[in-house]
Amino acid sequence: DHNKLALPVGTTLDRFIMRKQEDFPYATGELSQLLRDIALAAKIVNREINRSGLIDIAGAYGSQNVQGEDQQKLDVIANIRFIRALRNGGEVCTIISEEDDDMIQTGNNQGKYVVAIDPLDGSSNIDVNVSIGTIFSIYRRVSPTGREGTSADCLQPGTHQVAAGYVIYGSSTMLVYTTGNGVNGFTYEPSLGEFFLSHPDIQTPATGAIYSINEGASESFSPGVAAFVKHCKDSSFSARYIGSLVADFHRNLLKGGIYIYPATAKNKQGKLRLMYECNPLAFIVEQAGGRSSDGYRRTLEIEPTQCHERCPVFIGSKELVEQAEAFIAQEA
Ligand code: AHM
Ligand code: MG
Repeated sequence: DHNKLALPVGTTLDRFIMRKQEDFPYATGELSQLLRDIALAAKIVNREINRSGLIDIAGAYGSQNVQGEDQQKLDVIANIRFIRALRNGGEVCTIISEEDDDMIQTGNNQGKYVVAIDPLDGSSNIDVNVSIGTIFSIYRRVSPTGREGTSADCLQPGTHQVAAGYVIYGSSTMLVYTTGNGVNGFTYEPSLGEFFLSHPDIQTPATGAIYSINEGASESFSPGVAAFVKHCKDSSFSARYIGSLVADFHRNLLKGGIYIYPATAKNKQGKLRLMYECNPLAFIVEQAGGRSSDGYRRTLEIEPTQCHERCPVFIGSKELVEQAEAFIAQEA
């Protein structure tokens, strides 16, 4: 059965998506089209990012996004590009974006899918030539087609994701995604304008020796988090923290490790957003054999109540996340 054969390194993303669709005889191809739309927007955003040091498009835009943080001009551009690609693609009825207060209705009321997106994460790293990323999550709508998507369509738990992925704009640009059947990574070849399969069936190591947390906030870590961080140091782990979630996550996914954004004095619910950041990466890490938790429960099982809600996150190698949870369970 050719469908069960792994596709070789070097397969183009388009071909990969097409062949995977053949594994589902009744698939209509809409999800495949949606993934291609995201890949196209990623290429456009990649081009903008590569130019950003050359022309004066980076830097404060003068507006703030809904979380009250400075919005950089490139965030706005990335947001516009992804929304436009999803609107033109026609498969998506509604989008929620970290950059927009409210749901975005695309006008495609027949669209069966809802997308949650952080169009450009790690925005404080744009101006300093450090890796940044896009994170996306795809859900099937629950409301009937033929009208606009609803908040119930947008506020589904992470277990309902049908696909999730990220783009890392790093020393190479990569697209990594899952449709619930393993995780595959594609590297962009800019002169050809194509993503090629470079990291088939990614499995994250069961444990690791990297911990990634902003220790500048250590004074306000809970006793359990502080004890776990001390454990990492006692075990002579390496501390690695880029401050771009996608880049920190991607490194730990490949090498083994744990990324933590706990509750702190400044960010009482943690900083990262459940819908745009935690859930998509949780889906990917689980598909790669890892774990993601808010310290007590599986990230994917959290029932969202608001599009922009935040939650603490402990994500990465299974054993390390379980150890962190054990330290937290002991703190009571
Ligand atoms: P952003 O969505 O405004 O870009 O913020 C998210 C970023 C993540 O990429 C990163 O992991 C985190 O914020 C770093 O936060 P801190 O500077 O508090 O350590
Ligand atoms: Mg973000």
